[in-house]
Amino acid sequence: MDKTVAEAEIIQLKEQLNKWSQEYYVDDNPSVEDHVYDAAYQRLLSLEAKFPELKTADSPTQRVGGKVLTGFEKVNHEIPMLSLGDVFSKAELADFSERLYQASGSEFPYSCELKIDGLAISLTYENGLFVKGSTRGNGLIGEDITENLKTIKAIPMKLNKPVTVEVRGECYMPKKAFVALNEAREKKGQPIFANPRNAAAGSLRQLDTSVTAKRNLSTFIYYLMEPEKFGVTTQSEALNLMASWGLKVNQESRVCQGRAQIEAYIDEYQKKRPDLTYDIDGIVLKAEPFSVHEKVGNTIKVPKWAIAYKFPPDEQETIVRDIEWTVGRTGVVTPTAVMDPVILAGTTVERASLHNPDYLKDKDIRLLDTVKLHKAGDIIPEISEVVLAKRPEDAKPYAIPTQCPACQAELVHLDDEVALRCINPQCPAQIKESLAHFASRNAMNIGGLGPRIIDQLFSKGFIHDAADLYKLTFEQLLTLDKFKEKSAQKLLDAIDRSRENSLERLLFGLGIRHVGTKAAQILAAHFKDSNHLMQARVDEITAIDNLGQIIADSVATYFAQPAVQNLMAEFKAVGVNLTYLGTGNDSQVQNSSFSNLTVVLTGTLDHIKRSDAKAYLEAHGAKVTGSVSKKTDLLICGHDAGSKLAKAQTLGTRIMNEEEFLQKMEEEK
Ligand code: 1X8
Repeated sequence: MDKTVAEAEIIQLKEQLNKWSQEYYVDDNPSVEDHVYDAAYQRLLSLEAKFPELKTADSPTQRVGGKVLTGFEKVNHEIPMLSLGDVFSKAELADFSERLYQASGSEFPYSCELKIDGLAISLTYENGLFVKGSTRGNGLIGEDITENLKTIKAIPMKLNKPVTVEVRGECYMPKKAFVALNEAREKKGQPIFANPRNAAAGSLRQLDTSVTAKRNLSTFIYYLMEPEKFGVTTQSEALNLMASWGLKVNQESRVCQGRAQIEAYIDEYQKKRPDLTYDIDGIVLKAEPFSVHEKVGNTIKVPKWAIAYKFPPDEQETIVRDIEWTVGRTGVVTPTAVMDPVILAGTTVERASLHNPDYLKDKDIRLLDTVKLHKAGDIIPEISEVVLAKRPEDAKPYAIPTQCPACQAELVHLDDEVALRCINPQCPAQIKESLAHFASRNAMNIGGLGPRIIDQLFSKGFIHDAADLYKLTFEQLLTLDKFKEKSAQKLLDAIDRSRENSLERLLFGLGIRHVGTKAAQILAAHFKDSNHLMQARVDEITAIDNLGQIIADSVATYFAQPAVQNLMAEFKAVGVNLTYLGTGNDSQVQNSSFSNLTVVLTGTLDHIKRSDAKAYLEAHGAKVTGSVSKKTDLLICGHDAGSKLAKAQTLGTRIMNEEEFLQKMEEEK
């Protein structure tokens, strides 16, 4: 084929495809079926393959990404990208508009728009061609994500008018794409995104742009910079003008005058919210005439002529069917509400931690109560309150157990702890949890010895303590559920191998309070064998670098117990190594999904001590730091998290809740 003929066809195909693409991705109104589009697309691909010099930036074939970036350049926002002030009630909103009315000196209408739960972006077009796109960053300096944005089909590479302009808007992940992405990730064992905003943020900041391309992101554009250049004087005119250029502008906006109209708009969209194909978290109100913007101006952070009305958080009512109490390794007994399943922010929720008896009492949660359930920080299922009007007449205050659900021993509150504890050292639940910990990856690393097997070994009376593991016989293992010769031998071998572990693994596995992998490593390296360690005085331990009073007291108290001394003698008798083998980083687990990550822990963790979580992460090659920054790869988030969570969300940092973290630990065992 002749090049000039090819060029003519390429130009025609690009125009046709871009028009269809605009109809599909921007206007939500396709005029041809997918296969028609696909055929033309394939034709364009083959022509461009024959004449690579005819490939241009505005070709739809250039949207598949594939560029692998080495980082993101900084971009200065000459006009700062401001955030919005927010209000949480109609009364506060009325105060805002009253103040604005006073400041501007006249009545004026508002442009009411949906507040998209996504990520602010800025797009620059020169003579109608898309040249640069960036994130908000801190408002003054963002990151250049041009290549990522080029993969988003709702962003035209070429506008219908050759204008030079900067526009701003929101990049978001549609609800459907979010659910599909998380389903796929779950199947692959990858961590899921907590919400569409995090998913959008994570997808945009991909160095491999072909990943961004597959994430089905979209945009809504809602700000026109320097509108005076284009002769528009109101926000609604600006929205219409941008739409006429081919930009995707949300079609639900409405100019409203007066409190009644504005509140009706809010009510209408709060109702419509579940039916929208994208997540919104409120309504944005902007003074419609730009003259008001000029008159009142901005503060450093927010415009004075606009405000966000935030919806109350997504909440569902459900019924509490049961309150389960589980005993942890250290004897802490934790309640969990089990409820009829409901969908919250895209996931099915049926359990919520009640943390401790005080929490349960404060909320006065009773069996068969109807409760309001939401996701704290958009992530962690939490009961906000009981719906008293729906309480069954005969509901009695929930009786906090006084006896351990596992061993019936009296439960106690130690000192001024909120936690309820079982302090019976013979408690089967605690012993089983301790055995699981003993066998876990960072401790004795006995592969295949999970909670279900431990449970059976324990209830059959084969094991009472960790030393008994080393006395298990082949015949005993054959009596376990689904155990055949091969699996029995495999487990025996794994147990046998663990005899040779260096002392620090045993030390960590004993579950001595305050002794994580790091302290265990230091203690083992210092004392070299268990005899020296068991005889160590508190002051000898505190004299060691990096070990303090709390650990020293705990270690000395632990080994002073006759039962512990017996256990250590048992270990010796069954041939478990009790010396330090000097492998140094032996306890550093390789190939963990946490290795080389910079991780921040925040909020209250219910099932693992923060110090243990930290020790675990460090043993798995992660760096644990105190504050969230761009360098943070992962935020592990307990409940009642505050500013760190908020910061991570704005930065698009990967976030994992406690449950997910524990699950990952379990998987990596
Ligand atoms: C943020 C958002 C705005 C709009 C919609 N969604 C948002 N997340 C809008 O104006 N329609 S404005 C805005 C901001 O100024 N930070």
